[in-house]
Amino acid sequence: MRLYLLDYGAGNVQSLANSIKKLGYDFTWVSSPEDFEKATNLIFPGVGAYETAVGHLRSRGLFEPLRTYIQSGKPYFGICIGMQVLFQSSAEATTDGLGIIPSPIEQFDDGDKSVPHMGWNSADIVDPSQAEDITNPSAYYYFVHSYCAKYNPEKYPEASQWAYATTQYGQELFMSSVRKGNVFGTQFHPEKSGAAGLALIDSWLKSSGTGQVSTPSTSLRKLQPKPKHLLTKRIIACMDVRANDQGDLVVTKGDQYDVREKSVTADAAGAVRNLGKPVVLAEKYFDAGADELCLLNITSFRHSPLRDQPMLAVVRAAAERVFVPLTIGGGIKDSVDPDGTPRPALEVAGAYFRAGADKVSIGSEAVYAVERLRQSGWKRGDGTGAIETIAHTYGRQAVVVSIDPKRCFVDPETYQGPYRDELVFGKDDGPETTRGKAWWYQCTVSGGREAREVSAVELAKGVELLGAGEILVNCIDRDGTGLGFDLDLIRSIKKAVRIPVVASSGAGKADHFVDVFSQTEVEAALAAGIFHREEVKISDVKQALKDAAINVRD
Ligand code: 1PR
Repeated sequence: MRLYLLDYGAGNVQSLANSIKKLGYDFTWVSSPEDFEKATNLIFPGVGAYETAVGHLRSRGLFEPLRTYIQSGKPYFGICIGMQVLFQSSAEATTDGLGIIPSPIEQFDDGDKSVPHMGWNSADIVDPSQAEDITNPSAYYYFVHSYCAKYNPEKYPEASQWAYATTQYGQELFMSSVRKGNVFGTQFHPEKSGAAGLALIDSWLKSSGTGQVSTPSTSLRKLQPKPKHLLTKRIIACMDVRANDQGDLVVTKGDQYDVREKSVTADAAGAVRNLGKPVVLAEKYFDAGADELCLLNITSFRHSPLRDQPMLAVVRAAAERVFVPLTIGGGIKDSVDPDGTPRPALEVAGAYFRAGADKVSIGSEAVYAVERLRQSGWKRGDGTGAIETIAHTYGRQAVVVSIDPKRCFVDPETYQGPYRDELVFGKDDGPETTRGKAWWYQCTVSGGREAREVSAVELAKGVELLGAGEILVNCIDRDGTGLGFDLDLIRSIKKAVRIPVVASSGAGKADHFVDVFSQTEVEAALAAGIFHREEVKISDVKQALKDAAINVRD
């Protein structure tokens, strides 16, 4: 087999390369149109924005050779954009697709759900007699996309013949996998879908390697959406990474963002808390069933991240061992190298994506961007900021904004500031420290060191407008306390936006995850300290959620 992978130069294609290496196959990157003739098998792991992907293929002269390759009948496997490009057109772009499947790629309706569709969902085989091969009907796969091929046999009878598996999101049914002859595609990312995803890639490589992939006899089925979709709630393990006093990158953990040891022995007091090595912990959490991992470089505001090779090396090494989504944060902003070379945020993010990150998380820079947006009268930005440029090139689903709010206490009788409508009042049966008090949630920058005149709700609305695809809601007051998530804060952010929200800070026991999922609409919840200190296992959290009838991935 001469297996080729097509990289159009944007997004995380490294993870697919890592999966294939892990499965023991060799491959070559497509570097010129002639490579399509040499290839016996081709995988196009399209990640990112459709317009960028197709534009790039056209400008490199690869678009027509790709069509010729697929029409020749040689095995093709398109992932995400690699599947979408088979269709006629996309609502995301002005450029047409290959037109092999005669229907358009359309946008999800965000009236009843968050968009992007992000997380683990099922892929139901349309014709159960086909179920023996590639996808596993009982597995969950990782999706991340705002556009999809709707499954609508009445409107698109010919295109619907291609449907191999469908998935339900909200009340919409879409083709999550297509297959005809030697053409196969998945909207989900098998390279990010843990063991089930690796098994799928292996199965395609084995069957396509022999040239035996058959045309399924997909009969058109009218499928009705079920009352509820199967998208699971995500459990995320977060590693705050920084150099310790010896210069080694370690996973640390703060109490309300203070990561230095307080007392213990005289030697240890003041030292950076060291809870383990980032790559070792990442692998451990992947094996333990984490649905996603987050690595935050918490002191990156101090230096130029592109020269910060140890963190890039950490991402590269983690991506070789971990086959679930990886979010990398810290220092995603415009910067200048010591020799004066400007490094736009887009370039910084690109380095992380090429190393194997799926999403980048933006903290301080997002606060400044919303301050600028407010100054301009809430007109969309000029397109040059970090959020906008990264979302345009890599897709909004690749941009997470990490908020670090803390309570700003005010006297509600006299408070005349702009956040009156957002004031939260301490409950009589709540913690003593907040009883009888009122506050709003104030954003901070530089890891909580500086408070800015922007509320967390205002920030969330602003970054959604600028193009962020997900919001990670930390809470300095709750970080490391084990008191549970700040449900008031999380609920207010979730109500303010249509994009997915991740709850963070304060988890102390498995039941806190049940609370956050049953009392708010968030899609995911993140914890650090309890996992690092092995006080609670990821499997304990999932069991508690299952017991509470909340859908999770095993
Ligand atoms: O501003 O774009 O360079 O990004 C810096 C990033 O680093 C931000 O995402 C910011 O949240 C993070 N960060 C900066 N300083 C700290 C610190 O702790 N001193 N960590 C920090 C943020 C909060 C969470 C933590 C949860 C869960 N840590 O990541 O993992 O609170 O903890 P828990 O479960 O133990 O309660 P930029």
